[in-house]
Amino acid sequence: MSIDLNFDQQLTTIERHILDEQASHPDASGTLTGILHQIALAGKLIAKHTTRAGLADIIGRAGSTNVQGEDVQKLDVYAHRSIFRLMDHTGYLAVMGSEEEEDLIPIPEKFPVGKYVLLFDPLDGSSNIDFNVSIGTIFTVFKRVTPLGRPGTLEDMLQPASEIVAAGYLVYGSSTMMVYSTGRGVNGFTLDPSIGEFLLSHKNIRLPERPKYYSVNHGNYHYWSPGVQKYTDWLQSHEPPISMRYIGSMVADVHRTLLGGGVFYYPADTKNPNGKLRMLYEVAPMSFLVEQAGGYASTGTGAIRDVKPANLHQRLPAFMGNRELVEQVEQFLAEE
Ligand code: AHM
Ligand code: MG
Repeated sequence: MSIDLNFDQQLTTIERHILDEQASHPDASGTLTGILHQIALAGKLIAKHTTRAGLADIIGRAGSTNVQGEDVQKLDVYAHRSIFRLMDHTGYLAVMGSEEEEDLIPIPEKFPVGKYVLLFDPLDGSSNIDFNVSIGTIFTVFKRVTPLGRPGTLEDMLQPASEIVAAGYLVYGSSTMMVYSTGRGVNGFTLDPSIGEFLLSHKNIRLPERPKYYSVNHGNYHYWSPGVQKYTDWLQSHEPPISMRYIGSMVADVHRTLLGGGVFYYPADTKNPNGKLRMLYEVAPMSFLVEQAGGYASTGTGAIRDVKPANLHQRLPAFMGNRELVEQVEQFLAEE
């Protein structure tokens, strides 16, 4: 019997992986490494609370409404503050943006400003918290476009997905994972709670060639355009058959799409003419990851990566997953 004594993957912590990636960029200054490191730390803090949500008094609503008019859950506020406080003083960032804040978030004057921009959805899918269903954190990093040394501006934030330097998510599910890409493929790390470290568990994630699932809120069927209805009917009669799965937490739905293959979509409908998902906080980073894993992401009429956002909270219809499935919706919508 031969024993595999190659322990290298098990012994690859997220920190080591981030540093290895940095080493392959000869002029990297270590700043991006620092940002990813702080996000991983924020993820551990948030995971500590999400896994105890039913026990602690932290569960429940914070009593205010966010810019989208939705209930703000206490954990949303905690997640937002964790990321802000782990980032504000580092000197890495020029400006931040959060799905929970209407305007850009400047770096406090007492701290230095840096060359990157961080956008985050602190706790996506938070309406699922009360039901013990997976939720997540999504983040995007851009390089600022305005000159160094001054506070970042909206111009630094309103960039298309094609300019993303790094993006990823944390999913708080049956285990906590961090999945990210710096444009060199996608890797996933699972938190080992006994040692408090993220370990490389999903190396070089690629969408499987044979799609397994489609994922959409079917409850909206009668609000969709005929093209989206036709597309959904087409998926239902796909050969070989594709199963339907929908959690209602984008992070978890896209995570499953990445690992199992298929398509996740949130189209425009008569209630939400631009779809529900926010371009900068949800659609751009997740579509960057899907494309880095070999898939394609579309608005239904063209590539998401080329869309330049007009404002911080712009919404955008999104279809992402295996290329042949996503291209099919473009065809149905073009015929509409
Ligand atoms: P949130 O940012 O307020 O949590 O809303 C975004 C979530 C996504 O995670 C998910 O894909 C979508 O809303 C589900 O919406 P619906 O309940 O309309 O299917
Ligand atoms: Mg969200």
